[in-house]
Amino acid sequence: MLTNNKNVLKWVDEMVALCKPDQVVWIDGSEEQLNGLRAEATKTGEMLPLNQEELPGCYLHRTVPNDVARVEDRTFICTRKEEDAGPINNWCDPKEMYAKLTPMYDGVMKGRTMYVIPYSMGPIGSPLAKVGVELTDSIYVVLNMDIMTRMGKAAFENLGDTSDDFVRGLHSKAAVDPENRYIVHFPEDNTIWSINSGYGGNVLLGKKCFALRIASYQGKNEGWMAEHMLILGIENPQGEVKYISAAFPSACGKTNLAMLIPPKVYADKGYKVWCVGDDIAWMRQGPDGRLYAINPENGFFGVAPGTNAKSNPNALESTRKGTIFTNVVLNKDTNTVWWEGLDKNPPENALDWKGNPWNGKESTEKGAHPNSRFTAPAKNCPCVSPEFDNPNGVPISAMIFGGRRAKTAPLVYQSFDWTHGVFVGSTMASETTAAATGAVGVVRRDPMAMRPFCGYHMGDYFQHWLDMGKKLGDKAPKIFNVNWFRTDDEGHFIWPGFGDNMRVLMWILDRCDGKADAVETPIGYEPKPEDINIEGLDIGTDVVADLLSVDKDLWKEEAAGIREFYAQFGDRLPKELVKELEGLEERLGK
Ligand code: OXD
Ligand code: MN
Repeated sequence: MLTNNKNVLKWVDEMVALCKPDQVVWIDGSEEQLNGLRAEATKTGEMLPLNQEELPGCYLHRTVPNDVARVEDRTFICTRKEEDAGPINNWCDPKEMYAKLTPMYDGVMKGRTMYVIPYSMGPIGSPLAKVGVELTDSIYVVLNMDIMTRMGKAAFENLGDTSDDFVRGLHSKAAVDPENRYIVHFPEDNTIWSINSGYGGNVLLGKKCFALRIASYQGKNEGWMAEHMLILGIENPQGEVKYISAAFPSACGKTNLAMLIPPKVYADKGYKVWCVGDDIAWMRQGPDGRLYAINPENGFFGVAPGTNAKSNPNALESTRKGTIFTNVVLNKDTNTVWWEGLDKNPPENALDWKGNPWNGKESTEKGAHPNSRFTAPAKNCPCVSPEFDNPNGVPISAMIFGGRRAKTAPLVYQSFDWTHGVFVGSTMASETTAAATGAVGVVRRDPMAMRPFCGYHMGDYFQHWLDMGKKLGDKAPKIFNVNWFRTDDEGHFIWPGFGDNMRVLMWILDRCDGKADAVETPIGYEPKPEDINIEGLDIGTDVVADLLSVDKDLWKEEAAGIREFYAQFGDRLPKELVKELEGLEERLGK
């Protein structure tokens, strides 16, 4: 046992009595213990050691084919009152849900080991960090939690013997039965129960379940924010660093943006980009009144397909050691990994993500699953921020919302003020991706990219954003919206994206510093086309003007869609947002 905390001990005892494992192993985080687990997982075939010369400390894991993404239709928020979960979350009465799941957990770990994983979300000892304990019967989970969190004995250090402020996570793979798969949150009990899955987003309970769903609820009650946002710093040639946080729906390029390589025109002048986080930001008002952010995670759970030396060299470099790959291709000749979009040289003698023989030169089937992943330690990243472990976080100058929109949203615009920015975030929409099960490419509203992750009523969540703005006053970050995904008539992306997105970030920072002009449009402030630096690109100012164009007819349809979307929140939709919608309709005209 690694703690004397009586609440932890009591809860672990209860869960052991329920799950009836053959043995209980407390994870202290030591290399010795982890090596033992790696050896065991290798023996059972759960993990495959890769070429240790080329990829030291790296492993491949395959999930069962029915278990490859988050399952939003089986994810529940169980609050005592149904209205507290809101219209977007699946809800069930907590008593009913406990009654339904308890028999599923009863004896589920017979013949298995229960691992007790203490972990900290955020640097240990940080005033913004929080403690969780996950119980699991999966070594894959233990080894991934080691990468994704600060895991082990030290996580208990700040809990003391009597505190109850830790999140209780219970996970069992059970029989990986999709019919009985449940990812369930009890925000009022600080509790998460996950069963019948082995996919990261469903089972690494520190991530989506705690750091977003439970933490968003805690943040509302405690006056801070848990957001689905990357955090990056841009350093100018004078050595000053400004920080930006940005929310995009799953698999829309947050990891790529967080680690971008500055284009030559900026690199030559001495600009640098630092990655603080690629998925989640916890933010609190600091002593100086500004908003400070930490990344609660310690690693990257990134989408593999499309990651390559051009799109994201820093992510690729991060995966060269101590990384777990899930559902990618195994090159049998070299014992290394491959995925679509890595290079133009797929292996011929390979196994696909299901473990079946696969010839990349001949097969018409994809070798890696579209949502295949790497779990890589943040410290591997060549551009990891020197502030990564700063317990106080970094001050945020600008917040960005964005999504995949083929036509409507322009390359960038700034909200008129914080309240209008909350409106912009609350009406975000994007074409769906493979990160969750269900149809891909369908436009859906995804407020602040939190639709699958908000642990309470979305209307109250909007109100919380408005309240934070009041608290921050003139110290609040400026709010922007971007869209890298506009397409031409043939469906090709117009904007080059990737590192060149920095050109847009520079306008954003110039706006924050009062250095750049803007044009007022019905939807917000836009740059003048010539204010986006296109030096070194093969597109002209006319193309930028096109990317910035606002099609009033499309926006009228958009406003109608927003009205419809808003209707479901009833009287829990803040009046300020209704006013913002009316303002937009008025500016667009009849
Ligand atoms: C993720 C997701 O894995 O959003 O980050 O699905
Ligand atoms: Mn995410």
